[in-house]
Amino acid sequence: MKNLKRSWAEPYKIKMVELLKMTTAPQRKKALREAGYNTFLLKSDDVYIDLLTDSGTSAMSDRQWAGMMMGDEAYAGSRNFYHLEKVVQETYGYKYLIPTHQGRGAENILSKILIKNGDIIPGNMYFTTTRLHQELAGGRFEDIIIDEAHDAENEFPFKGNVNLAKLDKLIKKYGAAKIPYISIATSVNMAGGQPISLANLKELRAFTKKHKIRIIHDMTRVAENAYFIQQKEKGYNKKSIKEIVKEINAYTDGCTMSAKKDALVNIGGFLAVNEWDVFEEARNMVVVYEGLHTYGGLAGRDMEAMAIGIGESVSDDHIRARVGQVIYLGNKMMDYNIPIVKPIGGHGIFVDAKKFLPHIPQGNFPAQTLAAELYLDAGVRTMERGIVSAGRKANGDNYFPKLELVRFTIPRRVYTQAHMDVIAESTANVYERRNKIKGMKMVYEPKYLRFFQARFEKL
Ligand code: PLI
Repeated sequence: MKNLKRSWAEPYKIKMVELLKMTTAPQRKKALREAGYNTFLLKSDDVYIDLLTDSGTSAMSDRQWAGMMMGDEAYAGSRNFYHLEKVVQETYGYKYLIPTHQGRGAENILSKILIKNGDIIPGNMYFTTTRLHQELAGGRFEDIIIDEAHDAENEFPFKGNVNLAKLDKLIKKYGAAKIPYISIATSVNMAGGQPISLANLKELRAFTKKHKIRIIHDMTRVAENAYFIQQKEKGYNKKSIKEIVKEINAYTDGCTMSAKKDALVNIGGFLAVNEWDVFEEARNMVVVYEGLHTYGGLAGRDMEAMAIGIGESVSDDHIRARVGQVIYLGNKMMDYNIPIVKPIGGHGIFVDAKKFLPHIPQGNFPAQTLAAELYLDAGVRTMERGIVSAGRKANGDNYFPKLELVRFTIPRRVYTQAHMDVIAESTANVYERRNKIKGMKMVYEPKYLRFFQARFEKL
């Protein structure tokens, strides 16, 4: 075993614990059958280690909990809003803040303001809710991420980068006036949590300035992206996460944020922009969809927890331990020869199910099967990101996506190194008996977003 040494540890200690139910193999077998072999349909009480998502699943600090006791639950002008506003301005550098209940609330408002019917929104790979709001506002998403991002084996360190030639082609084809903004995510989720480099972002800024096109930043996992810049990009290893986050944002014109990830809260989000006109319109619209502009669907205590969480999220010690834990798990998986997406990203490990179960045709759902088998082995819950998630085309045919993955998403500050060991050991157990694993057939298929509620049977 190599690469397992950690010369650092978590910058916190544990004051309160949440007890977990330990299940037996027969109990898990029953629970899985009742859930139609779909991990989304399992009851959380039947799960030992829950890696379904890193969204809203963070452990808050004692300071955040103390802050919640200081919630000012006024309908208008809550002091917690002004605290949050100050923190967002100082930490992220954007001028104007509109709080929302979570990320997609901000995406809805921003898309409605900036996108007109027939517009094109280029971006570095889609995200489900972001693209849907762009489409609902009358726009069409166009992928301009570099080709390396679509290749699980390619080890390029900044697979979140944009290919400027792809963007140039779109501008030539449709004209800059049809492109209200470029949608840039840091730590690109669907690519495996892959970062964009500052060099690429700087180039993109220069290019878009020439064409007078905005850059809107999906800032959901910006601190994790900043960590990869600090570790891997030339000239940044002496800069703090705080400085890098500020620099990333300085090359963009506004952001949408799901604070349920990086910012260490269980609920919350916001929209932040530098243009007064866009802010004014957003401030009008937020009262329609979310709530008054000084709470945006959140309680005062939620805004306070977020303000404190943002401060904690950009600490170098925090982010080194956070991404360090993900890398620890990834290295351990690789030591067991388990095929994973490389390089290891910021928020989870993505296992390549096509390589793990090569004898199962994609039509028999290798990633869904693997997620089910992982749960059976030790009660670890993961998520399918393959043919089931991809759904069907307009003509009814299944998409057969190149990537057939199982996502092991790591909640922040929740699990220990021993939990990571159990996850890797359990995955290795399943890997050892992989030749005996059979695929599945779908016996119930919902019309929309089938991965949430589909049911399966073993072949
Ligand atoms: O879940 P929301 O509405 O707070 O945020 C939506 C959202 C926007 N952008 C990105 C990059 C996300 O990852 C995201 C939500 N992600 C979820 C729920 C996940 O499990 O990855």
